[in-house]
Amino acid sequence: MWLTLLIVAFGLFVVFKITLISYRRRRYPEPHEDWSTIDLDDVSFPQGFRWGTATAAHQVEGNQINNWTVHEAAKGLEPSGAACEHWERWQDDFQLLSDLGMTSYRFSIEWSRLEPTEGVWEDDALAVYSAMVDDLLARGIRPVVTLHHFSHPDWWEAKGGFADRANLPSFVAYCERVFEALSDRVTTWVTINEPTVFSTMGYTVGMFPPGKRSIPLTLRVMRNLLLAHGIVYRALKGKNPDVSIGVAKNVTLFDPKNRWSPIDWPLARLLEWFWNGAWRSGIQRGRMWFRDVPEAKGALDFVGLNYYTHVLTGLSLPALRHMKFQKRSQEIATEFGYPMYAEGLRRAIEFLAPLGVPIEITENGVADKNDTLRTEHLKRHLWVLSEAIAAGHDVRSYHHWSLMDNFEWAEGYSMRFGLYEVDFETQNRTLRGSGEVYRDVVAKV
Ligand code: GCO
Repeated sequence: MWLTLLIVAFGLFVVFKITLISYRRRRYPEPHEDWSTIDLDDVSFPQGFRWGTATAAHQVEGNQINNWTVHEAAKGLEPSGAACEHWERWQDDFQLLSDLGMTSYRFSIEWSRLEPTEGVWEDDALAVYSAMVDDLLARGIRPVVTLHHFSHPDWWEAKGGFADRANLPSFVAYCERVFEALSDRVTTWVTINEPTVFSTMGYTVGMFPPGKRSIPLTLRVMRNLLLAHGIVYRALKGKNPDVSIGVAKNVTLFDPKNRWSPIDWPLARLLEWFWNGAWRSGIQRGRMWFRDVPEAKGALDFVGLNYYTHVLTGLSLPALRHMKFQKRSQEIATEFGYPMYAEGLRRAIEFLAPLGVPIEITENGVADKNDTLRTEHLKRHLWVLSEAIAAGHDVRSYHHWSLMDNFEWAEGYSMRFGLYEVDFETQNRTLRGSGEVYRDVVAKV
């Protein structure tokens, strides 16, 4: 009797799992193009579409004193050091933007330059950013300002940073001070870059500052980042309702390594929610990880999309901690380890579409020191983007990551993402062949 019941129950369970997996295989397809049959030059973009590149203060300016420089020293990482000396060379670097024919440039403000000590403001540093904005506008380049791109003052880190919501007023005050100085000329703002990357790398994996490894703390930081964005969004819109404010969201896709596996599928769906779904839901519903965040509900004029790849999930997932990625047989691995998966850009756009706001591609690029993959990578992603726009998606811009080789966080200077190669001994910038391709595409479309 009991054995019969057990057998029937097990049979029903197996049928349920097979049915669920069949549903998921149809609901969450993983498309792969046959790129040999596609004309990558067959692209078109709407009138007024903006072409740009992106950088971040800590990665290019040089000689910072912030949470990252403390972390680099504490963990024995390659120091960011002088980086690209962009703080001194920005006018020459902006000429590179003009040489590429750019009409948009995304860069970040380094809070620790403006407020190196709590309550002590360095207006000279703010004046430099103001001069940057004037120079970009004079070149016909739209400045896109990111207020937080992973780095912040160490005095704020010492208080707990985003892990303690009592610290948010300091962050809001910094954002307001920058906004008051620049919003007469800067109309497009990103509050926070990649909240999920910041929280998981800093609080789950521990490779970013403050180097913690706690899931509860990660969830709290994720929620506080959403809250911080909502508060800043409402504070800045209250000062000037005519600006556009968004978040630069890293959408990494998670696919089961084995599409018939009863283990790989739940893992992929769980990570998809953790990495992407929870944030989108937070903006849509004003609630994240079991708590209300009403300030964040609908707090978005556009959404920035940072797209790089998809991650194949399975029992080998722990290898991710050492940046060991898997790929499909037909995929090409990038120098970072993860595969080139341009088809995922369309999926990422479709994931963000329910937010009902315009999309700006705020980052897309590839680590490719010898420039052997970047042209193919760029042209595939632009083809996918062109198809998405033709299908009706409201994408307003494309910012290639990055203008020039720069400090790649825990990977230091080993990963080279630049359209311009940087010789860090001489600080010479040399346009790579892929940079010429990007320039020519922008000029033609
Ligand atoms: C990130 C950041 C950039 C990176 C880029 C390449 O996604 O980590 O936004 O600062 O340098 O994405 O990894």
